Amino acid sequence: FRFNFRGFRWMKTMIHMIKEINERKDILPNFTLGYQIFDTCFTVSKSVESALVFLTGQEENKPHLRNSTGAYLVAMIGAGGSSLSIAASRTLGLYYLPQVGYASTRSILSDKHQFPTCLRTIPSDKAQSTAMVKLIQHFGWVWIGAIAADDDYGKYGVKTFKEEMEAANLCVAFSEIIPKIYSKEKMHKAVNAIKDSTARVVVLYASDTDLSPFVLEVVYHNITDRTRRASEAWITSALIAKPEYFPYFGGSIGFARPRADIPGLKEFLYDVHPSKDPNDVLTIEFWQTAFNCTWPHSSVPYNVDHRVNMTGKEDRLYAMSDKFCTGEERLEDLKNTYLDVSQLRITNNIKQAVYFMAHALDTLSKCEEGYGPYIPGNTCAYIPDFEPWQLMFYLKTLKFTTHDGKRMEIDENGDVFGYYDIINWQLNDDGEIAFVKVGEYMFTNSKFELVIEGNATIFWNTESSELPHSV
Ligand code: TCR
Repeated sequence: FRFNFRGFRWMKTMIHMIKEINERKDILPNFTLGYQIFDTCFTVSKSVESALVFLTGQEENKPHLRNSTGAYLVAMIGAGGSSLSIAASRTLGLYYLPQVGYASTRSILSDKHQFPTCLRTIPSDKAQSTAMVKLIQHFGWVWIGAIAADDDYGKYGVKTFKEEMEAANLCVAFSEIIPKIYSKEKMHKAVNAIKDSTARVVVLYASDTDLSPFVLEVVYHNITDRTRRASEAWITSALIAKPEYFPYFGGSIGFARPRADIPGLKEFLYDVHPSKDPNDVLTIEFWQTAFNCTWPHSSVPYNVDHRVNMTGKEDRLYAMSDKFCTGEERLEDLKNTYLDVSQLRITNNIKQAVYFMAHALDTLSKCEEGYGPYIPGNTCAYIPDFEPWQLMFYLKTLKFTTHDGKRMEIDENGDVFGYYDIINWQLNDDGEIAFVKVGEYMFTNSKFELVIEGNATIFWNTESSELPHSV
């Protein structure tokens, strides 16, 4: 924006002090300190670039874009959560390398100044926060508590939620954070907020992994008679949806990506075995953990459970099981979320992310010289040696139809319009948790629509089993 004289003074001071120390005979007498100074221009991307130039020792930091086998690197899919995607994106964006997210929902990723190459197959949280408030209005609730995971998703999710609540003249009774690293004190603060508040409805903005220790705490403190309003990230998670949690979390209501069937995926998932590739450490770890055994001749630790128990001590088991795996263990006997293809939601986003890339590359490869998109000369790009921005060009305008007949299309911010199922937790006849669809939420950039199905029976986790009042 303009020259920063104060910053310039700070920089000069560093140089002056380094010089002073170099002249002193009592500190580091036989060594000379040097320095290299970068202008970050007060921007994250320049700062990341400087760090890379510094680390690689190169004047200009150029990405290699080839992996160890010589294959050309064109794009990245992921990461999962927003905090992780954002971290990766700060570097990828520097080189204009495309990145397609499938679970990163933080609204800031729509900002194309900061994240020029981020696209996603999941809608931004902005849409969900608006929808949450609509849902709250629909049921006539006024006082709502909010709990967030200690990451970008939780904190910014709750921030937009609060803003939307205020705009609708509704009240946030409390807003607390679930710690990432177990702290009894912080955990109790969050639990007590729920206990002490008259708000019967609580919004939980967290990924299932982060929510899980909190769930144990709620069970431990025996907090029932509250309705949870879920963020999309845990409402259909097998980690949380356990029958033993039903007394506490039954009746939860939340948003979920539409469920999809992915032909052939089930067979592919079953086709997993450690003997297929001895270097595939994740498969070995999967097998060992699933069957509680040690794969012979492997050094992969088994059952690394990072979950924290009530005492606040970490249950981290790095031990090897004394039972060896035979390789004859049967996947069919497992009751494991890995093999459950009845709730493919984020999984389907992943499929779409991969297809996004493939369709863009396909269109790029079919370019006819003289009719190409790049000016001047209407030139084309050619696989394998094109620049990342050339692929980005295609991705930005891509539209395609998915295997189940849905239109995939992104807007100028890299976002998809969308659709959510509204899900209510009920108990089915087998004593398992059923995710019952009770409504839908649809939106584009100009309008949105929330529909609660008129004849849907919603299960409420209240003493009277009736719609809770949270006023
Ligand atoms: N956005 C979260 C991460 C996340 C997630 C999930 C993780 C979402 N949905 C489902 C596990 C399962 C939504 C984020 O950090 O942006």
